[in-house]
Amino acid sequence: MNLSELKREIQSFKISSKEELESFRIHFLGSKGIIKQKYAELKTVPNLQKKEFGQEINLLRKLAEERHDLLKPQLSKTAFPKTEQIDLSMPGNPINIGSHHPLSIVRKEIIELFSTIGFNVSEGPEIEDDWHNFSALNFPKEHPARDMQDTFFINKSADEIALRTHTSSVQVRVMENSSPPIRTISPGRVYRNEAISARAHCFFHQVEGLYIDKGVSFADLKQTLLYFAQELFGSKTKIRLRPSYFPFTEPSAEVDISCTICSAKGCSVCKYTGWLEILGCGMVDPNVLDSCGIDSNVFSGFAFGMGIERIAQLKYKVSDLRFYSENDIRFLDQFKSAL
Ligand code: 2U9
Repeated sequence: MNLSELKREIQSFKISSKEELESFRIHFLGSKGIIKQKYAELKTVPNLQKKEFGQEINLLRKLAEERHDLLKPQLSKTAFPKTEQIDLSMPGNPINIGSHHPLSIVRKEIIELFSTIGFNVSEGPEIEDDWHNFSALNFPKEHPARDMQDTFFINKSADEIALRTHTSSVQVRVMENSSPPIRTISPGRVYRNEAISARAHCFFHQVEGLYIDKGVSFADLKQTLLYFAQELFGSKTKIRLRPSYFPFTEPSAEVDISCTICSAKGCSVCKYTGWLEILGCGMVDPNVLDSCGIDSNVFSGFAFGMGIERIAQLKYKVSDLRFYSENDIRFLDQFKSAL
């Protein structure tokens, strides 16, 4: 290496530890260092150039000493003890980003597939009055149908205000405040006074749907539900409707899908029937339309309701309803890549 290369090396030398500073000193200024070697080379230089070469080595030594003195104080400011040095090329610590709750995943999917066919989302209060939760929905006072929905009343002495037992109350509000055509779904939490077990809970989540316009028929309902089932459970899914009863719909039906677990061959989940019950539905009772200010002579509509827990249970094979609300990380972690 010639003198000007050495000069550049000294000027650009950087250190990050005491050890590196010491090796700089030994390399350039030590008793067997480069500068001592250059002084030894002086003997071999022709007489005429000796003076100039000697001056250049002196300058190089001065430069190395100054660089050493400059680097030394920096060490206390910037250098870390060896154990704390940061290696920026190492991968960072993994961040636990959490996961979406299975009920949120299913609710989002349902909202998206209904919005594709023109349904908007409506929400309303969880504390409801008797009118919106019962009377407007064709539950007469003292009628035994009210017992179907074990209600949590807010005030024991007045049975007017309660936790909503279904999100139909939201749709009553939509009907009161707008006019047909109405295409809406209302997802939300509902409450029923039931003992908590693997198969029942005192709260759960519903999505209810409502379509009101001129000339809406049961065929429209059936086709909408077939679309829903095939979007959510796959294009080979079949549906079947069985007659049922709800105070707010007439006629009413319960809807089954072909078992997604065994492809309708028969298994323990579908109790060897090949069918799984997923929702209830029907044509909105004309009394309900009239109660909410919509002329039942002009308009008709269909409605349906489902439990999100039930849908998620079938999609993800959840064996116990309590898993949804216990926040056990071993359960929740399984949905990390589900969205
Ligand atoms: C209005 C009029 C009618 C909503 C409907 C059902 C049938 C139904 C259950 C499914 C399982 C509740 O979560 S669940 O326990 N629901 O079977 N729901 S028709 O009917 C309406 C809604 C709003 C104004």
